[in-house]
Amino acid sequence: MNIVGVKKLKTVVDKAIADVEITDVHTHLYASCFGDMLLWGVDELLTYHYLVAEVFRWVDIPYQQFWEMSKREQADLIWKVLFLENSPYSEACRGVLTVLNGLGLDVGSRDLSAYRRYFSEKTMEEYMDQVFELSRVKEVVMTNDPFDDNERKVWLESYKADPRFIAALRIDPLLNTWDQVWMKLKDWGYHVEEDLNGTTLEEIRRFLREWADRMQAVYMAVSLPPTFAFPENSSRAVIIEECVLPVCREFNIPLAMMIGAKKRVNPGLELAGDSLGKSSIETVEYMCANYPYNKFMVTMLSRENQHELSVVARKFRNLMIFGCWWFLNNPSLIDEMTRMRFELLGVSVIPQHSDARVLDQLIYKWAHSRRIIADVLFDKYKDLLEIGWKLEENEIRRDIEKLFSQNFWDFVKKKL
Ligand code: HDL
Ligand code: ZN
Repeated sequence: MNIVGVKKLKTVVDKAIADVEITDVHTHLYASCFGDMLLWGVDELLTYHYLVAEVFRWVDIPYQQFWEMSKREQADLIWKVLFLENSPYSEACRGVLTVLNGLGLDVGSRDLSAYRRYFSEKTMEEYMDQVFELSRVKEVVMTNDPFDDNERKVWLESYKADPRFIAALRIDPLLNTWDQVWMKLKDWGYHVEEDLNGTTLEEIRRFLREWADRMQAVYMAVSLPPTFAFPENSSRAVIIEECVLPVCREFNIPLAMMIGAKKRVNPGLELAGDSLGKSSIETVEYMCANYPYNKFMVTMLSRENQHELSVVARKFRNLMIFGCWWFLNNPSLIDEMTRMRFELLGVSVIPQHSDARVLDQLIYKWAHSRRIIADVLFDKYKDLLEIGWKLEENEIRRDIEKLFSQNFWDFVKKKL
């Protein structure tokens, strides 16, 4: 028995967290066959939409003027304003520096040209291997949208599997803008009308089956507004009930609902212009209770939804909550949410995903989260040791493997 005493506990937990190979259950990364859809390098890091929102706190140029700049010019402006004229301690700015430091670059030099030279000497493929190695991420789940013309072309003509990149079928356009996309399905050969009649519903199910199969999708996903309601007299609710949930059951895959994103509150900021709102936990309760043979992965965007979501997860074994999503992916909130979840759910949760849009971000998003989750876990284990519980090192490693990978795969495979 390799019993861990309080003195050794921190070392054992930190080492186990450092060693665990992560399944990143939600990202916007792409395997190399998707070409330029995969973003990487220092200029992409600097123009990540989180930093775009922050730079506009300081600059008064028209939004359009910024969007007409080259990527390099945008990065130059962001570097000047957010890193040189102001200290870069926001999480998005700090993340850029964590990546550069992780790559062995001298962050103290503030030499953006040197950083650019470093990346200019890399190919995407070799850099991809380096990032997966440095971040100790085993595999990432992509966000795969068949309504994206560039992405659809790759799936239909040139897709090349890479085991590090797993597919998830993203269906926002189908659920949130049916009135605008039904004609696309019709163009693609599905016998649909705007009216959700029997034939249309069967053809939407065929569309979902064909893409879930083509992608070997491990779940279907959708981002939903704070106003999301179910049941509801809407095309979204009809398609969820008649098409999405039945096909998810057929494929035995979860539906991942990401609830609370308020789109384009400031359209001038484009992707950086989204905000959030508190959503209805009753909707999550209703779906878990009334569809016991469906599996739901849920993450909610509002801090105010987190406690009730953790409680609802205690009620339904077909619900797996995941990640500190988007505006919650900050140290203070990751700490608060992780403590709440570990206290209410024990090991049965997926504490984090990266949501990385730029490959390099795997380095910082996971370095930052590993630190915080390790500190919370240490506290929880210490509480146990202080009341006489005996902990073995392999039990600590078992728990951590579940939190960072196995809980996800067990839930995806779970038969209800
Ligand atoms: O809908 C989503 O998957 C969100 O994560 C959005 O992509 C958002 O823009 C984002 O990148 N958040 O981190
Ligand atoms: Zn996302």
